[in-house]
Amino acid sequence: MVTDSAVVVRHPKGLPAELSQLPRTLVVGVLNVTPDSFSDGGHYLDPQQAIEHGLELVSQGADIVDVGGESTRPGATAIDSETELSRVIEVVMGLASEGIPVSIDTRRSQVAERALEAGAVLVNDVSGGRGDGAMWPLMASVHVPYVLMHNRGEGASQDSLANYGDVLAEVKRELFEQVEAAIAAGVDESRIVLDPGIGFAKRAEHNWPLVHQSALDDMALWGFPVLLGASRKRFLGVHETGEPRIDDSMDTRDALTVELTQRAVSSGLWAVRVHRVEANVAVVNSSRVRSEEAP
Ligand code: PMM
Repeated sequence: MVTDSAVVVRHPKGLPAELSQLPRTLVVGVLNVTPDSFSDGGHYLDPQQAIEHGLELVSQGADIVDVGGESTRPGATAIDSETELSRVIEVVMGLASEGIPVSIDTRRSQVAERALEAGAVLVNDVSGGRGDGAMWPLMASVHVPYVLMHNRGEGASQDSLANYGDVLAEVKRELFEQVEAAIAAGVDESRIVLDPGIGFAKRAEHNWPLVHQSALDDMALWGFPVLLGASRKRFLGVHETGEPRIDDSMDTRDALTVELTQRAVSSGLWAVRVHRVEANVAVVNSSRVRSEEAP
């Protein structure tokens, strides 16, 4: 399907030049170096295996590989920064030395800083700056894009925080409060990417409205590049009506993820974060859009 050529994808400032020139939605491949992530936990704990999987994601067309060392699944075991560092740094270094754009998925400034030294080009913070008071000062001092994701709490407390009236309006308001605080802490506005945080402090009934075409169209007008991370998430196992899907499987979730990528592309979102890269790349490549870098 060819989408509207009037759609403009907005890239954050500070992306490597080869990415900031791309006139389309980017595909971020997920590489969880964890024993307990929801869909790929335990597969890539060995650094060499993780590096190989990252290379495979790129050979399938991923523009960026997002390396994470801590599971964000509700109820996952909390780890310390030393453990997180020991999982991710070698992997970041291995991929970056191959010229691959790597993003570091972390709430911790110490991990972000070491990963940037190891060659990462983007920081992806699922806490939206709430996880570590030193994250924004760090981001203010470096020149890379920063993904600020909507979230309300940590781990097990998330489900109890999933109370919304108008979920899109509340997510936007809370994200913009964080953006204002981040900018006040010195973070360069033009390097910020926003993320509605699908599945974080949200139940299926909150996630589905956030991925409606009209909601994604709304996000595209927020004035920031937007990343969508819906891939394989729990809500995909539930129909919009709330009925569990009887055919719920990874294959079904991957197919639904591709449908959501199509919507993200149609709205002109900046990037999608996905596990199965190939089918999503096919969708973004079939789009006709223009791009611009943040001023
Ligand atoms: N989701 C997960 C981890 N990191 N980062 C961003 N920016 N957005 C997301 O939606 C997101 C993320 C959890 O998913 P996984 O366990 O499948 O990696």
